[in-house]
Amino acid sequence: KTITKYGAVMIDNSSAFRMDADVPLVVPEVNAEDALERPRGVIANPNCSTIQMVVALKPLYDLARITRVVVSTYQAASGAGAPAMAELYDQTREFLDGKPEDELTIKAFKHRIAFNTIPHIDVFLDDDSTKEEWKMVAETKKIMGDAGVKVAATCVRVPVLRCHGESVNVEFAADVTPEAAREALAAAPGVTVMDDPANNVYPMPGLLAGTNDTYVGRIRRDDTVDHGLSMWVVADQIRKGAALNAVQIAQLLLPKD
Ligand code: L14
Repeated sequence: KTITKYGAVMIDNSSAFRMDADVPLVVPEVNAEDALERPRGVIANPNCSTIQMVVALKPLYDLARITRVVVSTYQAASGAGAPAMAELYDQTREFLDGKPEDELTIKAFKHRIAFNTIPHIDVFLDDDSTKEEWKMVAETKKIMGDAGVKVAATCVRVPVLRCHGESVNVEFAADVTPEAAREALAAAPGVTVMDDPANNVYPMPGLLAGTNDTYVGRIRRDDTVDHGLSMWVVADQIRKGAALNAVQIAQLLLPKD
């Protein structure tokens, strides 16, 4: 209230306002126009995992309507803050030093993250999904402007410092070839296609920290549905998943010269 009272626009990075009907939820590559209609002077910055997924989905949706998405995330420790990164380092050292399991320092996560993966991000909801998974479902529909896009999400913490990875299966209303998908993604703003299996080229979280783009690789047919593609999406969730996206929203509001 105090921020917006005298006309300033607040770009909020938390999950507090994201699903409010009178607050736009914006990823500039996807729905920049939504930033213009902001009755409360608030624009919400989406969830990190959702941002990188919709950046990759949008150019594909423009080829054919997307009916269903199945996503599994591989989320970096830094999503839970700097102390969580420190915990990954320290715990790895303790583990390698042979410290007993019950003496390891476990604070940032519910379980040991070193040499482990934890299928639990944010809190559990009544239907046994997690709030992080729910965010990916609800926010994707809102950002894409299509409540008909069905999303099934499983969010997993992995012992990576920065950059979320996402295995994404996309189902379309009409056929989209891997070649057409690659071409559309290569031409899309904020996307870098990294997809050359013959030369072992695909995006990897451990090697992309500090980058601004959303990287897409492993693009191939998903033959288990009529019109399906599988792909692997990586982005630095601190940059595109948070700070950079907020800066890009602010840039949308600047006068055009
Ligand atoms: O909704 O990786 O902005 O713990 C930020 C931290 C989502 C989870 C959000 C993480 C959260 C994320």
